[in-house]
Amino acid sequence: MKIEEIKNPKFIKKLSSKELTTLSKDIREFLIDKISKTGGHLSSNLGIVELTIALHKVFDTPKDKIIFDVSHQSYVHKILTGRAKYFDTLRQFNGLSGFQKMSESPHDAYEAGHSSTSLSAALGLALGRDMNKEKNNVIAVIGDGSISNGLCYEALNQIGDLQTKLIIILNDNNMSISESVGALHNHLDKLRNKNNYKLAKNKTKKILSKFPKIYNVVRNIKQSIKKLYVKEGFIFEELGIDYYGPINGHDYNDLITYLTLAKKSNGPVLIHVITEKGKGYKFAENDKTGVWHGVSSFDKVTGKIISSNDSNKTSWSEIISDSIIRLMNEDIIVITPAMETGSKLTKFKNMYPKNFIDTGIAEEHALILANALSLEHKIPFVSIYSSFLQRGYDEIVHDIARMNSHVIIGIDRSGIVGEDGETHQGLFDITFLLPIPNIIISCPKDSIEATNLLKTAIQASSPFCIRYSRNKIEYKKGEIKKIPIGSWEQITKGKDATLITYGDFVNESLEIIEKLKQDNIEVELVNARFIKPIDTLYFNKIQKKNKPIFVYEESMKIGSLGSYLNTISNKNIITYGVEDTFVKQGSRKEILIHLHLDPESIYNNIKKELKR
Ligand SMILES: Cc1ncc(C[n+]2csc(CCOP(=O)(O)OP(=O)(O)O)c2C)c(N)n1
Repeated sequence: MKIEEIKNPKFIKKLSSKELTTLSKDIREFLIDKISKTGGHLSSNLGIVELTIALHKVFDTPKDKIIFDVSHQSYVHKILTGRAKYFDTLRQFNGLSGFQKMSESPHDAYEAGHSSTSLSAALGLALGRDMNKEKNNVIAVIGDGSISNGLCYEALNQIGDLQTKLIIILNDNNMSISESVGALHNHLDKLRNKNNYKLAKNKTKKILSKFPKIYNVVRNIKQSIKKLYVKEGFIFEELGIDYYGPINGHDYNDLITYLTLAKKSNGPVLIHVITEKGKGYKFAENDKTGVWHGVSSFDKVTGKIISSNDSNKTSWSEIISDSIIRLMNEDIIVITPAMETGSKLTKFKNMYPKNFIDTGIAEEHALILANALSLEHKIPFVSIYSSFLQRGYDEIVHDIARMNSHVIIGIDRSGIVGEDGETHQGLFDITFLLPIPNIIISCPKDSIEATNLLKTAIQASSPFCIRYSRNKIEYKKGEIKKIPIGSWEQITKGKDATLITYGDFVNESLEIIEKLKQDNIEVELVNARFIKPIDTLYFNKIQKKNKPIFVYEESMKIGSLGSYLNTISNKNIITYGVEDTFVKQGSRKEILIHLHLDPESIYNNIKKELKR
């Protein structure tokens, strides 16, 4: 069938098993074809094709509400709810979102991007339904990686207690982005092992055959099935949530039988569904490192990932992790909350396995773990994406900063992140970190400064953040030396005005300075490599010039360096930063132009201000 012509999921109700299988095949081909051009979350979506189709066969959206955790795996749902025709614009500026979006479709019951929110959201929607005396189903689909996050235990704790009717589908593909970690993962592993799985399947079939009118005797069946293969002490059952499984997530009979059973339940139910990440595309099926989890465009025949034309450049993540290797000592402990691949830490892990900790998706835990390690005289380096650091705010304030611990936080993906859009933009970290006492916030302009800041951080004694973006830059290596904490650097001299900036904007501002020079305007460019503490001596000198001061930042304007400088200065400092809005998806370049934060716009604005 023509996938682009699907308008809504109603047609699925009438499909036979054979037709469902054909539909899965067509959808997989469609996904591989489209994602090979746009990039996107390939593996998770290939793995969830049958499960999503079965969900739409058994349930009726939008009346029934399906919440996909993270929602990076909601592409099949998007296709079935009439959005296949927009897939050429996936994750692009003004295009189809890579996550569930309520503004895109009434079939999207919730929104996410960050993990492990689906169970709390499902409980909220289910309680609201009951208060409104409605009858719809609420279904949360969550992966084995995401269910390891602490937020889920807060939700499960209440779901099991309240006994509210809702369905949790545990989509277990034995992988997070890279391989799943942790004791819960080990526990699921036991349940997942083949013998147990086959045994369960055969016994279930036997029981179901004894109960032909299954829907009238659901409760009995449930009890009988449960007794057969649920291990005593299994966590979900102990919490009061009916557990079914594991079942084959690529088998329509199993899926439809159990989803129908769950639909009839009056309390909380969890169905443990085993799927294969990347199913149907051999390169993704064999992936153990996570490169096919979120992939850029690729050649679908050879599986070769198409590298951008900046292949002579290196990502900030790689520069930072390589710098750690260069500066390594036995006390340094690198901690990642499930982002080994994205943060380019695999080489470090292989070289220093004893100094590497993957906590799973557990940002809050990772930060307190780091804090306590520092009390044991270790030097923890927590590598964390800016937007996920939002999860760890209290841990930074209450633990790390208040105890003034020597914890280094590598804030990866700060600034505009591009195609992941609103939920992933790294635009809030400066605003939320600046008011915290004791904390040092730095942002290197290039690779040499990055290594030097890391050396400074390793030898410091306070919480030390190093902020870097998702961009790629030239990786230059130089002599490694400490940088005085709180020192700024003059990049160009200029008598007419001062432009203060940091990070990638330092080099990008050179273009602005050059253009202004051609207009006979000489602007001093300052690299504020420390956003906190600031270089008070240098800043006083700048103020004494009595010339306009501009601050240019890839950060929210409220609470930015510029807004802070304004509070301590009697000069009118003009800040160019992100206005009070959530920033959508698109390439960094498109977004900067859209926000009037590209070098051309800044040049025009400064010129206008100076000509007043
Ligand atoms: C709070 C948070 N931390 C990290 C991530 C990055 N992330 C996106 S998907 C993912 C793995 C999810 O694994 P799982 O739930 O098993 O789903 P799968 O992709 O395997 O289907 C991670 C770590 C995130 N989205 N949110």
